[in-house]
Amino acid sequence: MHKDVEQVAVDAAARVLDTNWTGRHTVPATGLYPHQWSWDSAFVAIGNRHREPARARAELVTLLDAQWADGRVPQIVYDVGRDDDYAPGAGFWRSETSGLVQPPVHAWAAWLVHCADPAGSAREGFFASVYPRLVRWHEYLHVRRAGGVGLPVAKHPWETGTDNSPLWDVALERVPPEARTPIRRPDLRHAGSGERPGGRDYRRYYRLAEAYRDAGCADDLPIGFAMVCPLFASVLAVSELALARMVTALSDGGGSAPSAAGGAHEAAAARVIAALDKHLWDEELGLYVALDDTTGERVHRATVNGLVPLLLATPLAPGSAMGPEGAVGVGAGRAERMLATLAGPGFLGGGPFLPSTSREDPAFDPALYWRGPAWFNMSWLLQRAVRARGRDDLAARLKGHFTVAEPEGFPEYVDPDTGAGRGTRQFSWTAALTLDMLL
Ligand code: 9WN
Repeated sequence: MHKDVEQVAVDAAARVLDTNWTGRHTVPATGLYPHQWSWDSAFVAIGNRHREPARARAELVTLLDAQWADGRVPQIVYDVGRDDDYAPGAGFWRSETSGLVQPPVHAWAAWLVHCADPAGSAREGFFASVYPRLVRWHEYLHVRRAGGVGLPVAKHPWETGTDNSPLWDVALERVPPEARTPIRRPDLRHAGSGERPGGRDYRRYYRLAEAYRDAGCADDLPIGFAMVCPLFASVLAVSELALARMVTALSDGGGSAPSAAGGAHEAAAARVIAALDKHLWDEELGLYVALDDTTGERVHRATVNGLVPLLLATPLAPGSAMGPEGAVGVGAGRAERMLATLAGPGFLGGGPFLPSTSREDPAFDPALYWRGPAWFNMSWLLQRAVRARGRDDLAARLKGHFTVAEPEGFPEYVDPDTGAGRGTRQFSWTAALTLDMLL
């Protein structure tokens, strides 16, 4: 991108984040998503750390203030006055937060936010505030959400962050498409119906959410959906490594994190990676896949979720200062296969943008949400992964995706063939990750 064009994009992205900032957190988008979402806030903090580090820290602290007593960090923290704009709302959950969770990107985000402004972070006691809460969050996932193969399960498609990915199709088929709650779709006022999950999906989403809510959001009762996701597991491993780095930083600063804790976080990351490697690899597709914890079956579908373990592949490029990802990892052979899959016809080899679902998958649809469109958080994750592997060619391709962000109005996702904006606009993580790419 030309320098002047970059500056225009940076200024516009900053304006999106300023508009979407409520004073304590950033909404993903005014209109469609008027509350605080869990992993959105992590991505927003990653972008804001370059320009508003105090706000980036506040974003994460606000989210962690809503942590449940059992350690879970909720998917949505409702701004109750705006309840009518999004469904299901706080009234559905009978709580100020949703009972579900989202992928655990938070410790990684906290580490990156700290690195951007260590002095401000130390002055505010940022790690001392967030570290114990992040530890309890991960404990919740490792213990209360442990599935049969030792990896945490998602109990609802919303928990995966990739709601209607084909990875969940078979498991979702088993859920009756009937809910007691009347289903409202305010989302369709803000995005085209061909770009959002359909009515049948929604009835199942509500059915599962009702079952979980009615079980008191307890995790010992099966509710009919339990999926292990390679994206979720990978970011958990990266986040464990981030916690290990925090322990070192806290002890260097005379903090009180127990010194053995760093090793425990590294061991937790290694366990996650070993389980991922043992149970989720799909040799034919050349990437990782989901596993249905109810049946023990792997889901033979190629999606971008299955390439995110590239973050954990070895070896790192010499001199790489990437943050915690890559410190331990999946085997080099698998990294090479994933790189080939990423460059192949299903993904970057088949068109200009990184699709959420492989172009070769029968469900591929360039307009439909997580079934084809390109999402900026996925390009960001993979860009970091391939940069750490020294694949500057692929990194440049992925960075190139961000050139359409500003001209398309910071869309939620784009058509993977044309780059045309889809979903809502002025979407916070698109703006934030554009900033992270450019600053
Ligand atoms: C349900 C907020 C969220 C993202 C998810 C994305 C979408 C919600 C929805 O929006 O999900 O959580 O209503 O579709 O799939 O990743 O966190 O931006």
